Amino acid sequence: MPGTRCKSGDPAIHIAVVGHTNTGKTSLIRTLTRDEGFGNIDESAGTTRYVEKSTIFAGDVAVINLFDTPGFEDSSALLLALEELSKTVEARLPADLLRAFIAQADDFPDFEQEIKVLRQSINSDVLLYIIDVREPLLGKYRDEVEILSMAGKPILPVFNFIAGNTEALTRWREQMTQFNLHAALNFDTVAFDFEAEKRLYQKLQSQLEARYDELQSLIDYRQEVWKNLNHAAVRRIFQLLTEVACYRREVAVSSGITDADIASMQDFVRSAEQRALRDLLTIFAFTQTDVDLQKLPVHNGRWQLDIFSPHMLHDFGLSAGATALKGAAAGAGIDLMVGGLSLGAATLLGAAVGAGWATLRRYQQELKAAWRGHKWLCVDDNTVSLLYLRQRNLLHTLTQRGHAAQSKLQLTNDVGHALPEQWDKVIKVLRQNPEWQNYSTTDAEYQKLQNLVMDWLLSEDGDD
Ligand SMILES: Nc1nc2c(ncn2[C@@H]2O[C@H](COP(=O)(O)OP(=O)(O)OP(=O)(O)O)[C@@H](O)[C@H]2O)c(=O)[nH]1
Ligand SMILES: [Mg+2]
Repeated sequence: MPGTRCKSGDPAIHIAVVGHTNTGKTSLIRTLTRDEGFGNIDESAGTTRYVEKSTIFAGDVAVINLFDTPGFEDSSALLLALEELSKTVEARLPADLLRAFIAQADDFPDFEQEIKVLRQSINSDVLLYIIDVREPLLGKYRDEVEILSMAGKPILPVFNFIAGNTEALTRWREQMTQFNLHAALNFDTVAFDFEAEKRLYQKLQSQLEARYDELQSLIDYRQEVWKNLNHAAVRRIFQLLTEVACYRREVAVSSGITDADIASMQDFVRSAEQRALRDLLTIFAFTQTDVDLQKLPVHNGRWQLDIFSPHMLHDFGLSAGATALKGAAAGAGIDLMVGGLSLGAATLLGAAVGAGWATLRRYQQELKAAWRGHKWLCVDDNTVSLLYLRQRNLLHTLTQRGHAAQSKLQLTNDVGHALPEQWDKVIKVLRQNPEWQNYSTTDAEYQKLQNLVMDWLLSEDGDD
């Protein structure tokens, strides 16, 4: 179904993002377009001074043009001015009155900002009316709605700042219904939540029936992109786990493990986790503002809590009761192993004439080390488990799958701490294959393991 065309011939759907000042209009556009460079955002009122356009594409097709507008300040005075004007001009439709008002803009310098909003509203297909639900229900909002409805365009109220404000949200919803605005939307603008985004497009479909198919193609496209982002993220987490679980440092048994050995291993883990954190934030286009607003315990691109801090085990519930970790020394930081075998077993294996070539080849490195009187220093199970849990929680925060996260705003509490049932096997297999550390392997066993862990991470409840 071909869409209607606006006067300029631009086939995209024109949406004016309007509302009281400081309600999150510019933030919403940034979130929807993933463009952190768009406009200016500030906690003070009156930040946006000009109408600015941003486009949402499905592939290379421009589907929506979003127009950011300055916020309304004194809508009651504006309504009075319009009422005054209506006494002197002939206006067949309310929109004609707005046009007359715009045409006389010079006479109304106090409404310079509002006139920009009115002009854009008349030239758009639909208005997104952004509401900060924390605001008390005052007459000025009734006036805003009345003025905006004069443009004769569908209005879709979007409730912002909803996290932790359920009662206020209910009151605002009721209020909008009284204004005859029945379709409305909850949208915490800072949260990159595909489901909320999808609901927005679906509501637009019901408001703009003639544009249904274009909006559907956008929904389908965004769905695919979202799936790919999630896959990229969980693959990245698995890479981190591989990197760390496969880490080995050969140490001479005679000199023992030095503090320098341990420090070097710890630095390796920290920097691997930091790179993964950076990549995940990039994948979901999380800016420093988003990090702050979501209260992620991240500072300067690093976790505030060090992975080797004893608090980590406690915070992630690993100190006791986690079945996969029974018998492991909490916070030990390292253990010694030879490809999952004890040193003695590996030496025996080397000596056993009956051991097959494949087995010998597999443990070549370990055997050589054993014969040289060396051991491997690895990262212990607890640390690998902590990495998994922390990344899994991060993923859920970034994708907003756990909506509880918005009210609790605590990274470590929003999803369970339980490790998947097969978790210890995953660590064991990774450890036995140090050659996977460069994770470019096409090895079938690696792929299988990767798919398993990716499925865990992508599963809804996050703990199995
Ligand atoms: N916590 C929280 N803060 C938000 C949210 N949306 C916006 N903000 C913050 O609210 C403030 C105002 O956001 P803007 O996007 O500049 O609001 P605006 O409606 O464009 O403001 P004007 O252009 O001045 O009318 C900023 O400090 C944002 O970071 C939200 O969903 N949650
Ligand atoms: Mg703004």
